[in-house]
Amino acid sequence: MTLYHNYIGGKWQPAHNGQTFPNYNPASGELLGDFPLSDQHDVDAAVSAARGAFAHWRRVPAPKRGELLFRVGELMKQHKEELARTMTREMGKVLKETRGDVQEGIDMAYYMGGEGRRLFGYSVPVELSDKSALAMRDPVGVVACITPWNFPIAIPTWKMFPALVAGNTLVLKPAEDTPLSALRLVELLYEAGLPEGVVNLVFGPGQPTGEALIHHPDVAVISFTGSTDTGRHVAIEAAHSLKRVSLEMGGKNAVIVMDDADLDLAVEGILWSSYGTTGQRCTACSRVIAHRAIHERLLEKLVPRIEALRLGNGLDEQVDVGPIINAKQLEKVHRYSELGKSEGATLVTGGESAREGELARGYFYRPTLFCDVRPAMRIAQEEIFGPTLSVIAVDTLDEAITVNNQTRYGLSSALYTQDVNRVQRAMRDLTTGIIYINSGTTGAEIQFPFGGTRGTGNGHREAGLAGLDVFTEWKVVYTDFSGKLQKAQIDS
Ligand code: UN1
Repeated sequence: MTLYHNYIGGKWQPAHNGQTFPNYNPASGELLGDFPLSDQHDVDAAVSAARGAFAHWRRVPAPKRGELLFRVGELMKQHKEELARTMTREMGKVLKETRGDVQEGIDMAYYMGGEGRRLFGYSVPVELSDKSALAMRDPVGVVACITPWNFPIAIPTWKMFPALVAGNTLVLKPAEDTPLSALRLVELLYEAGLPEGVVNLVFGPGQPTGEALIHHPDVAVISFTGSTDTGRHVAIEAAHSLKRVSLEMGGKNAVIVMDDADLDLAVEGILWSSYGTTGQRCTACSRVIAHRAIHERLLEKLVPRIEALRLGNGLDEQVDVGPIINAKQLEKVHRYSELGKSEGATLVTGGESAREGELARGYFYRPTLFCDVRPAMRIAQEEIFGPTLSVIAVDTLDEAITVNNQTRYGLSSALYTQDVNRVQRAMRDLTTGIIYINSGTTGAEIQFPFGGTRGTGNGHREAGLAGLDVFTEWKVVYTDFSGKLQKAQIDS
């Protein structure tokens, strides 16, 4: 059995208390390795290593920090297939999706590598003569990256790469369901030449590992992706020491299908964004808001396609839908199926675990569809994070937009229509952070801001230029070269 270690200050080391936790393949139950169950002691060591490395790293010229990220991108490209296979084994999603996950990390490496030669600040005219001013970005210090299991490589890169190019050092605590992918990523960062201590890796669950990180006085920024309940806890706890906190949390994303939509196209988008990643994306579609005029026709096309999806081990290229991540999530998904029935929705297909043959060894759940769903039902309001889709019928675009906007989340939404006026109205009135026209709710690209409104976030964005804001502090330098005291804002 392989026993893995934390990576702290350039050294692989077990948890101080000697404890470990197991990492299983959710498709087969195979044990993949044991990882350190880190506590306060290990977190202290990791933060202290990051703090020590900050003095040097912040002064490495940003273009050099960027070049390092380019090398990381090259290495990730070389190792793409191996990283994808490792990820499928521990997370379950199918290979074409884990390849996409790695690709998103490669894209981020190149994008943030380029930022090494930009990191734009600005200079504008000043009020007084013989004086200049410059606004520039400074790193903040030690960043804690707390990442989820559904994008085991992409999401760590969204946090780590902008933090690093801006000159911060960091501690990464990946989800306990997907530690191996994070470990491989950190190995590649060091293979690319990262100085020791700049990135530190500690494994363990929210309690005690994450908890020790969010309370550590030397952590300046916490970048967290996970559930809304945990994110709220992080924000409240971090407020005591005025840490900066960036949260990416849940979604209840909808595809709106109007009466003039290309229904075949809509079916493709709904299938991919609802059942891809077994519905375990924060951008996953979990509601279809269908115009009543095409509601029946849409279901006729959609249901056989859902029933034809092949479940199985994601390493098999023929498989469409992998397992749910763990037993607890499987139970949660099933509880929502029971709840949907008791709320009066009609279960059209799925609604149960899949246990035939090999599937019995993993956490498989049948792709599930409910219709006759009313917008206020809990299955239409709460994040399920599984392969469960609710269809809601509406009469107008206005009603569709209202239904779309009335959940506690606001990550992404999609509209299928051929009508340019409807597109413009939707762009104006949908209140999610991301909107797709004639495409499903997933597939955001890293050069744009990623995040959402309401309970999805706390006003920050990851990725794109906006992604740098979380990891930098504005610093303004005024230089007076008049040789006399000049007073701003004071009448002469
Ligand atoms: C997530 O589900 O947490 O837009 C991230 C998408 C992907 C990222 C999803 N590029 O679906």
